[in-house]
Amino acid sequence: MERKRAVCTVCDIACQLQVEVEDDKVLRVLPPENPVTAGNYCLKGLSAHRLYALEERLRQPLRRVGERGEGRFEPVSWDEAMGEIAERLEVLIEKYGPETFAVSTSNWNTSVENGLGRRVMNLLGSPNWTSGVAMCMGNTAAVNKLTYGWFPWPDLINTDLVVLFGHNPRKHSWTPIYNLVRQAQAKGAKLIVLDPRVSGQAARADVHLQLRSGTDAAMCLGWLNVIIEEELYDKQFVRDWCVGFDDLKERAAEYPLSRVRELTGVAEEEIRLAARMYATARSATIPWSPTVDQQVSSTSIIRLQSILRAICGHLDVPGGELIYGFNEEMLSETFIELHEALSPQQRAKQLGYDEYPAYTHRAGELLAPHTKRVFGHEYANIVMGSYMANPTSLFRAMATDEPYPVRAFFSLGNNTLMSYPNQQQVKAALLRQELLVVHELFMTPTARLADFILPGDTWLERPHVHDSFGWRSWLIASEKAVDPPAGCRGVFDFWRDLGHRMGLGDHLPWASVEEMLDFRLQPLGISYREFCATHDMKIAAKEYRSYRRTGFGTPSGKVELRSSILEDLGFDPLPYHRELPEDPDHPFRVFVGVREDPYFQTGQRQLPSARRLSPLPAFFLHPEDADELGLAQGDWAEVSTRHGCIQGVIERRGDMSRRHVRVPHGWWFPELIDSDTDGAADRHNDGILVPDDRESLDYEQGTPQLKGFPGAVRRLERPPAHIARTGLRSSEEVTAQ
Ligand SMILES: Nc1nc2c(c(=O)[nH]1)N[C@H]1C(S)=C(S)[C@@H](COP(=O)(O)OP(=O)(O)OC[C@H]3O[C@@H](n4cnc5c(=O)[nH]c(N)nc54)[C@H](O)[C@@H]3O)O[C@H]1N2
Ligand SMILES: Nc1nc2c(c(=O)[nH]1)N[C@H]1C(S)=C(S)[C@@H](COP(=O)(O)OP(=O)(O)OC[C@H]3O[C@@H](n4cnc5c(=O)[nH]c(N)nc54)[C@H](O)[C@@H]3O)O[C@H]1N2
Ligand code: SF4
Ligand SMILES: [Mo]
Repeated sequence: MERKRAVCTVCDIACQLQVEVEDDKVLRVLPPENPVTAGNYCLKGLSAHRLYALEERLRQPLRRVGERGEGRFEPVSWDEAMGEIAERLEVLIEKYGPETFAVSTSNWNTSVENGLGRRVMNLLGSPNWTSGVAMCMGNTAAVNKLTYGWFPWPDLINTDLVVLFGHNPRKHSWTPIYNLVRQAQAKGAKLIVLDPRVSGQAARADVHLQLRSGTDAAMCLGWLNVIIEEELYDKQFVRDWCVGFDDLKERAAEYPLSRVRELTGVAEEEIRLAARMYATARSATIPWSPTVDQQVSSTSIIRLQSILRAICGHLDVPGGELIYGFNEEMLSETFIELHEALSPQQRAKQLGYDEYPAYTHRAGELLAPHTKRVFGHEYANIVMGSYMANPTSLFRAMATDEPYPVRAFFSLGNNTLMSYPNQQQVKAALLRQELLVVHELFMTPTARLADFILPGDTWLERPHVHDSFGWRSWLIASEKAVDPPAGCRGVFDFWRDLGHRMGLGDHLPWASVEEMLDFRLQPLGISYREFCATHDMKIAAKEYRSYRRTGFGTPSGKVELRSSILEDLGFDPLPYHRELPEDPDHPFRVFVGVREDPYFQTGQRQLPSARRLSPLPAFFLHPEDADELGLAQGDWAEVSTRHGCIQGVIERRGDMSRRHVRVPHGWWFPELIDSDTDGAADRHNDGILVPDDRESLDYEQGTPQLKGFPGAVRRLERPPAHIARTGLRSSEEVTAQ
């Protein structure tokens, strides 16, 4: 029996767990050995080996034989599959141009493929790469760059104040952040939580701003108003290092607290108290959260967070938010990705480039010389979130040929059908492909639509060094614990093989992930094996206030409170609040979120122990709202918007705000994959509810509103018929999260 250390990629927070191995089999996954990180594990990580050992796991490549979506496949060898994929891709590129080829990947994928996918796409000439990071952290990283050139990391270990925008890390959800917040509180840090619900974090907060879902931008503008009016900002920093303060002041004045109270539903005194606490704290952090990535005011909220950090003096100081720049010890994926290989003409064809440019190549081009001046390279892809195609523009092109045909689509470790707004359009887009390839562990609703399904490896089966998404200078060692099953191959091997078959061999000199890691670790002067033998983690020293030496990576070299890049792109250069108009037919504010402990996003529903813990999709309602609608605990109900409707069971919860409904993300039933369309994802997943027309998206990035959209709730007389086929007995099996 042997113990290895591997970085868990079940979710995207990278705990380094211990893995007990015997005879090339994983016996157990255990919490970390390192006392500093000992509490960083959750039930998904510890049960991962059981998920991967299930019979349902894909273990050989499959090729479609029936009609698309019919679900009939035949086994095929890797060589035959890859040969045919490369050949068909080449024909499509010849016919429509390289931009006809698009890719969507997952979030955990960050760094496990080492940037090879984007390299191959750039060399082929396609700009149409996107990912779930378009509404989870990647976009935040890209939008942060507009204000001060990089995406700063919250120094939670040393901070005096933490502000959580609806972020609710728990013992089994983003555990390392949960632990860091608790440790900070134990050392005396204060906690402010903005959340329409009394979440676990809100219950522990010093100040809980129970705002209406979808009004974070208004709240931040209220804070700014107080901070500027009461002159609580760092005057010297604003004078020396910021541009656009007077314009910002004018904008903030448009949001007096009486207006902010009306928009957010929070009392003026509470808003004032929180703003004062933030501005006067010795140090403060606003850790990232997806709540701000998923609103029509997303760009403004992210900018407002950036602005608050800067003018209150919390940028690049101990206990504040740290600008790391590239890690000097391991080559960033950016250097592998070769964005410079893509011609300006092809860059300009990126879907979303004109419509929603904030994280596309278009904003990247405006930042490039300044990124180079400060960080030494024109491209800086942090959390994979820069230089991306916009998903809505992409799926529209795939479904309609507008503005041009996109007919070859690869989904790599991403349940694409369920992971974007307007699931109806994503389905139409996938059905219309001439070549659809899915790299997966399981038969998902997306995989079922594919021409080829390729079985992947897992984090227990591949070598890896986690480089903190290129965000901060921390490296974490991850050893391969066991070999993948004979028919399974990693995403790195997929790209390498495809690239070679497409004539790019000269640009792909690394024969294995390990060779690639050796290459990326060259600055450190040791190989991957030496790294694992000598390090658990490696944390590079941090220089504070490095902008004093380099300036900021923006056109002005300063913090741009008024964004010259947004202005050049034709948008309001100052932050503002926008929300979806009220709709009397849909009187509730619906939000997606509150992740379920046993699942990561759309995954894990194959694992019986996970399903026992959380058997059915649940809608949370305040008991008084439930009473008004005649809804008892466990009743089946339908939530509808003007775009679609989904079904779930009612969970009456006193922690909800009145007139709000929570709907879960990611529900489908693997056991129904053959009998029901999309494994019933079309009747349970949130993407069915969420429109993506222009007014329903953030203007600058094109990000959807998952927080606070208008919806209606009604009781269903009985469980939907397909639920009987899941073997669940329904209502009484619902458990609280
Ligand atoms: N077990 C488990 N853990 C996970 C995941 C998982 O799937 N399962 N997913 C991981 C991933 S990828 C992510 S992105 C994170 C997300 O996890 P969190 O950051 O915790 O985000 P959410 O679950 O989306 O919602 C959290 C809170 O936002 C509140 N909220 C709703 N609307 C608003 C609003 O408009 N403004 C504000 N300020 N708050 C609002 C909700 O009431 C809820 O309490 O969780 C990670 N952790
Ligand atoms: N409608 C809607 N869309 C959303 C969200 C939402 O709330 N609503 N949330 C957004 C957020 S916060 C995030 S983080 C993203 C998440 O989007 P994704 O990162 O795509 O997350 P999953 O839904 O877990 O899909 C991952 C798929 O990869 C497979 N998989 C897991 N590990 C491996 C592996 O090692 N190799 C391979 N080949 N496959 C693997 C799993 O079986 C699963 O089917 O979705 C975003 N999209
Ligand atoms: S929080 Fe859980 S799922 Fe996420 S990396 Fe850590 S152990 Fe894995
Ligand atoms: Mo996420």
